[in-house]
Amino acid sequence: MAPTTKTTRKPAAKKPAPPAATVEIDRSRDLSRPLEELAPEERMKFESDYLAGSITTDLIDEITLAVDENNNKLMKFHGIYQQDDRDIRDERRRQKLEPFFTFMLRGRMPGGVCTAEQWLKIDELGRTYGNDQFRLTTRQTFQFHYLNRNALREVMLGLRDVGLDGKAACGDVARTVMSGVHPGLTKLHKQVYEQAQLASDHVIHKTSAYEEIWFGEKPEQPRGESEEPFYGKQYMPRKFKIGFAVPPSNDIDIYSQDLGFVAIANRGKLKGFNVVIGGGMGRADNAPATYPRLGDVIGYIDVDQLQPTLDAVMGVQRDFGDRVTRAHARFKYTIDDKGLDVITGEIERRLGFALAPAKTFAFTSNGDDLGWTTGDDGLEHCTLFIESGRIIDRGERRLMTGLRAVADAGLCVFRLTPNQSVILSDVLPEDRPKVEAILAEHGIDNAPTKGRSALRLNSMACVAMPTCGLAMAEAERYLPELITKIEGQLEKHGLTEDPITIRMTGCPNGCARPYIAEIALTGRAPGKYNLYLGAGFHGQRLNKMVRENVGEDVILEVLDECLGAYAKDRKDGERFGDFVVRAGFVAEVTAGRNFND
Ligand code: SRM
Ligand code: SF4
Repeated sequence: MAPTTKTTRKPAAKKPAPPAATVEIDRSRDLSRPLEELAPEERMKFESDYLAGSITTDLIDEITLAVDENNNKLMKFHGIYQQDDRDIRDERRRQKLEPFFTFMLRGRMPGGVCTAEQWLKIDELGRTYGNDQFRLTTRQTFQFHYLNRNALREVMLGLRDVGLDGKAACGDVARTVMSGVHPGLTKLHKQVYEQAQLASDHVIHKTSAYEEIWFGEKPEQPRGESEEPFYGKQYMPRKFKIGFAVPPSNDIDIYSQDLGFVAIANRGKLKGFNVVIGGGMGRADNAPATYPRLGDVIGYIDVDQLQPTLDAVMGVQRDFGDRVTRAHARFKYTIDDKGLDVITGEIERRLGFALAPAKTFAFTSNGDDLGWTTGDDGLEHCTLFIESGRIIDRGERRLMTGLRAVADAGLCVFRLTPNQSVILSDVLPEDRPKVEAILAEHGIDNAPTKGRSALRLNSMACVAMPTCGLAMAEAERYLPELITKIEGQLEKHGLTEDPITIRMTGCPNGCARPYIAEIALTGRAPGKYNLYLGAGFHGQRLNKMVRENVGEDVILEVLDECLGAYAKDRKDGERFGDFVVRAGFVAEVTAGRNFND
């Protein structure tokens, strides 16, 4: 029988506890079941010696470049995915060779804050082991692709030198904690970021297996019950995502997080958070029971109630999440199965107090505020536009070299944005010309809004081909080209300056959060996509599929018609997503989370 784990939490009684959830919670698929009734991954975690598995010995197997299936799954908890180069997969198969296995390593970077020293190390590791590049992700962190198995330890050691690691970047745990990066609100930011950092430290898994595998540090005693006081041996049922938004920016897409916190401040001082639960993007084309879901705002907490709230919410999902069917194991399904009221009641029961009513807040966008901004602390911040987050030198635009030069000069802190871009932040006003000169010297435009359509500046694409094993179509390598074609239409209709969000993914999993973009494309097959329209501009309403499994011709034809009508018939200030719904291009749109309306 798999043991249940206990949650450690501080007593935080502010108000009397509400009555315990009156509805008995169905436990038929949760942690309390015997292992043999659960998904095979549950046994794998349970028997892994707190995520150690046999990774250490597997890494030195000379017969193959790969690792075995269980270790492959366990390595995700350490930030590593085994992949193979999809561009040459067929050719290698024809030549009867094993796939060309390489590894992706994702670092953990709460709130995307990266010192110049850390940036330099990431850059060095990317050049030495990662094919002269690295990638910024939609959750404000970085990834190396194309790593050779033998390089993994070197990369881990390199990251450790600058206080970074790959813990919890992947796997059935709380992932990299996001934190909004609005550069104009620097002081409030700092306070929210501090809380995000505390949350990240609090929810991180504690196992010593990471240090043992990657640094050869044997634990003094065999790992036992005290190794993971919160997670226990079976960790979470699936990944769990946490983010902090700082209104008016919804850059982190709060409604897509399993657990989100909306900062509530008074005259620039952080007071507390509205709590949002149950967001998630993933769906599968062949599984109608999977769907994207927007999070629900369930109440307000003061800042000092953050930690117990993390324990209570995550504890509910840990204990009641589906451990039988992994495709149904995200928190959004637990909430929909058991009911929002029941789950909220259970959270409050664990907290020992009722959540206060949510406070009013207003979001205006989920994009980045590009270009130079002066913060409320007088420091300068430059948000660069990095198409699809790829840090690489290409032709005249020597992005990787240029950003290395900025880091080398020690002129700024780097902040990775939830839209895969980077902010050169905390620049002293007198240093701004130096930063501008370095950027110009390397062909990097520090006025990113010039010469690019507002659609491009509000675009995002996931990695997809050639590294992602789940990709069915291109995304990062194709979206820029498709946007160039749409830009022709925008110009024709006089919409070049109008911000419209567009996101593309190579499959329906939703890594670029496509279901909350005004225009979205999710891959079905090479060159074929599902086309979605009609989400809210700041991520408050899901879009709807309007064409299934179509190619570029149809996509451009539909967009041309919608954009033309938008240019002609929109109301003052009306967003494209709202227009296509009103004008009937999209039917049956679900209600949004217009909390601010
Ligand atoms: Fe993701 C799986 C890349 C953000 C939903 N995601 C993957 C894998 C690891 C493929 C795999 O399992 O083999 C992709 C690796 C590709 C590669 O070659 O690097 C991958 N996901 C990414 C990144 C790098 C996309 C990007 O272009 O930036 C993002 C890394 C974020 C990070 O730093 O942690 C990334 N993934 C997301 C997001 C967006 C978010 O979290 O804000 C989502 C939707 C939100 C959500 O989780 O609901 C997302 N990824 C998924 C899913 C679907 C999960 C589900 O509930 O069904 C999968 C597939 C899975 O887990 O089985 C997946
Ligand atoms: Fe891969 Fe699909 Fe995620 Fe894109 S959305 S990175 S194709 S899993």
